[in-house]
Amino acid sequence: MNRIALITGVTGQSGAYLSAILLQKGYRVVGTTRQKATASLCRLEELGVSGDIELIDFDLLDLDKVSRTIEKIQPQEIYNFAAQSSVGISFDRPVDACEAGGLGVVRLLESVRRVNSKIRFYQASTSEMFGQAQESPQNETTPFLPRSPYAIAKLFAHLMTVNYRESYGMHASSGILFNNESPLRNREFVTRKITLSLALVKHGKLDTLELGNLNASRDWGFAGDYVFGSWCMLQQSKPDDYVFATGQTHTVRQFVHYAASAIGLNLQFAGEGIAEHAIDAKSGRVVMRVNPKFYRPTDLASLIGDSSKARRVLGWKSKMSFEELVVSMAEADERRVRDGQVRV
Ligand code: F7E
Repeated sequence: MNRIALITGVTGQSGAYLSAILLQKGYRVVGTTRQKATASLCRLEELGVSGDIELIDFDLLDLDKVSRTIEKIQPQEIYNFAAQSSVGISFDRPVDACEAGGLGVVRLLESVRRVNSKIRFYQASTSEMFGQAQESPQNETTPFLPRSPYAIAKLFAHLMTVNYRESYGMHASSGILFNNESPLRNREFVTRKITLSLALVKHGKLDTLELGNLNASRDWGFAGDYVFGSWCMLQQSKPDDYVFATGQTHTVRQFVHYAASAIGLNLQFAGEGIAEHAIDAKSGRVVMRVNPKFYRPTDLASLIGDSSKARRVLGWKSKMSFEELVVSMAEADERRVRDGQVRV
């Protein structure tokens, strides 16, 4: 009989890539979304799997409904990607961030305990929990110092996952994922904002790309590589927590530079602080500038992960390089803009 996986937040980037992997492995994949009727399936469609998964409505705010759904589906594995995942937006909507990203996870864990504590559970934790990290690179033993409502909610969920594992012997594990990106990334995140905006600028559909903190430095990897790691975690006989990262960090400014080059724009950076901007060498036009509106109340200067435990125990590695990742995103967006098909 096919194994059954329940993926919450299946219409997002991670949900789509994991669905493709699990379907290929012969799983029956049941994906949840908050409102099936209005959910955008564009990511699942881009990967050609929208017709192969079963989509159901699911609300992490209601414990009884969560329990009833798990009882009905009877999955062997649950992957929890549902969350309000933008750090920036969590400052404006902290209660939403805590509801879905924090309490929602307790409802899932508690439902698993009540319905069938043998179900294997994966929680999508985040490098944001390290916050203003006191050591570099960060690994599974690095202390947590979160600095946003999003990160605080995720830390609560992470500790709850550990607590259910320790208290009830459940197979509950957390993947501590550093920034994971792809051509299917949501536009509110800086990488996708950059690749889409530069493509629009190049094709005369946008004047200028406006960004906040260009000095922020992140460990950016490919989302498809990371969700494969999530699957590997649930195949282990023992549940545990693992960091997934590339071990390299780049600034937002560097990302802009690489993304521009990938579509044939040669940018020259000038100015400092809020006066910093980038000029397209060919046209002499300002195509990127800083807008303080995109600064966060608190931001993290730099994050870089050490995934040696995942490499050692799971045999996992981040396969796509930073340069390949940027090029794949920049080219996908240029193609979409050129074809007038910017759906994702
Ligand atoms: O910001 C800076 C911003 O929103 C990255 C999520 O997947 O990864 C992601 O969280 C950096 C920050 O991602 C803009 O201030 C500059 O320093 O792409 P981001 P994030 O906050 O790192 C972690 C691991 C998660 O778990 C999250 O769910 O870029 N930045 N200018 C900007 N960021 C945005 N969004 N927009 C700008 O205009």
